[in-house]
Amino acid sequence: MQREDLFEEMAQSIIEGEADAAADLARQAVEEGVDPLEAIDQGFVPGIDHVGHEFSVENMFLPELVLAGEAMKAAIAVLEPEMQRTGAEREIHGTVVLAAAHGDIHDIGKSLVGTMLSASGFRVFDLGVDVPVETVVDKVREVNADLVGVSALLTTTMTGQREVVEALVASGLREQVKVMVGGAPCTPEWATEIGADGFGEDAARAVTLARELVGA
Ligand code: HCB
Repeated sequence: MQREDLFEEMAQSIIEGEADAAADLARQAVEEGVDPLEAIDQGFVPGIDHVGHEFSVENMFLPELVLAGEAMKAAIAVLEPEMQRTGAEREIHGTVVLAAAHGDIHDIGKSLVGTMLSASGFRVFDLGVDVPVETVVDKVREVNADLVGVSALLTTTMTGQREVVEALVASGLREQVKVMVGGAPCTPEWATEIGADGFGEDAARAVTLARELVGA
């Protein structure tokens, strides 16, 4: 199958919320030697972006959003070991604590960033979704993290990113740890406004930024 046709089918599997089809297409990509991140960024992400847009204009509804999210996770579950495998022998650049902001349960993008960071030589502690600010701060202290990545997909949960920065300052840890924010509503300007060290637009750019921030 032509690469463009494969990517088109991948997007369609997410739009239709077909988890089995998405996983099969991901397996096909692995067999055909397609770079897993390229499959995600050029195949599956356009599908989920389409669903997000249709949801915002009320052409699609919550059940379809849920099914699309499940299909996305099924595809990434197939591609994840490939991403890990290709980065398995790299040296450790630093320790990262990752979390979705308090109140936010979107985990697909954050988990992808985590996979890419660990495949690129970072030690990653992924605290999951809807993470209280104190839990992030405690983990930073416990593992002596070099970097914190806070994800927010909702305009209402972006404030949680600011709260993490403020809590790190208040706890005296801010000098020793960098903060990277990401998620659809975030921008470089937002990162600057809240006193974060950078904005990761997607997983690949998050890895580049993480390397820069820890001086790797
Ligand atoms: Co959700 N949802 N959702 N959703 N959802 C969004 C985010 C909207 C934008 C859709 C829309 O209206 N256009 C919208 C938010 C509007 C807003 O606030 N402005 C929205 C809404 C409203 C909601 C609910 C409120 C719906 C409801 O209940 N009525 C609800 C909120 C739940 C909550 O969090 N409290 C909700 C629920 C859901 C699910 C559960 C159905 C499902 C999530 C499933 C899951 O994650 N397990 C879901 C989904 C799938 C989406 C969309 C369609 C896709 C998100 C996604 O996975 N994108 C999303 C629309 C969209 O974003 N296009 C929609 C793909 C990943 C790969 O991209 O941007 O998440 P990403 O991550 C990138 C990038 O941002 C960066 O790297 C990642 C990898 O490339 N990055 C970081 C992310 N985090 C980083 C951290 C770093 O440090 C560095 C980089």
